[in-house]
Amino acid sequence: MPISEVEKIWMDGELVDWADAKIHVLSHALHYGSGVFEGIRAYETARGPAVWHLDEHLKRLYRSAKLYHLDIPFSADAITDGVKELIRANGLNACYIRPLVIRGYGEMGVNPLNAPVSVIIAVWPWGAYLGEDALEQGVRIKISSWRRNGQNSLPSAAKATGQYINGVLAKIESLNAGYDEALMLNEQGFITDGSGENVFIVRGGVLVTPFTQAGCLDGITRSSVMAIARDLGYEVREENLIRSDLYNADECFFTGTAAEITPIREVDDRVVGEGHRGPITKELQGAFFSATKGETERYADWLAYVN
Ligand code: PPE
Repeated sequence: MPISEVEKIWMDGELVDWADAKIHVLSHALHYGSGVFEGIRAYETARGPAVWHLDEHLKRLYRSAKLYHLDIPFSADAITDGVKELIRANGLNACYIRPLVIRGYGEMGVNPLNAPVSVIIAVWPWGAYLGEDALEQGVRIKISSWRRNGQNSLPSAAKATGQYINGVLAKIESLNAGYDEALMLNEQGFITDGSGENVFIVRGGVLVTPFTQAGCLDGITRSSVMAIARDLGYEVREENLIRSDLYNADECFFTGTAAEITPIREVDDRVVGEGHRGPITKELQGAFFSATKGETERYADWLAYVN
């Protein structure tokens, strides 16, 4: 998906022109994947742009950094201000937000401890992650032949740049086979997550999603959807899921910042439920998008207003 460029990028506290936001080719993170990042969205509301769960995303950024002994040289308050300043500077009403912390240029070799750390924030308009029709029509997915990295290889609690090369293998495989997205199993054969989304099934009116211990990212959209579903009166469970749980589900959907709530209509060429967006998925999307627009009092504190 080509990036829609905007004017400014925040680099270590300065707003620089999009075209000038560069790093050295010998930056540690480029060679060894030693960066951590976040993906956040700002939504248009009646009171101007508002950032969805900004605090939660920044907390996860610091947790990711801690796992890799990476000291972020800015406070969460400074990054919060940077995000808001950048959205204002680019005159955006809604956008995707990508904070990135990298080990930079200094020394080569796996040891990262002497590399300087840089913080970058970029924002750009980003539409539906899995295609314009996906939110309504749903996507076709494939269980990948690539397993999700185990918890004692790369901790899924960290959103580290290098860890995404696992998802890259799965994503390419699924696209080459004619699917929209991949879903990975862990080494025990339980469902984890997609290359950039958590997964839920609906079975007999109950929502089920894998435990984070299965090896999926502790998704913030996942938590929001679990809370919204419970508030709507649904039972929500965390369980180990196997592939046939998906084939036989009444409904199935992805959650993610980029993917929002995307229905899954086929898994490994098995039609899920009615083969289109199910009624509970639709209800959850409605509640989710109202909340992102600032229309739901109950979730008012999930939004951080830019102005
Ligand atoms: N699992 C993975 C592997 C993942 O990357 C994401 C987010 C999720 C689950 C959902 O987490 P959350 O966004 O907190 O609900 N993927 C980000 C990056 C996607 C990309 O292609 O880049 C995102 O959605 O921003």
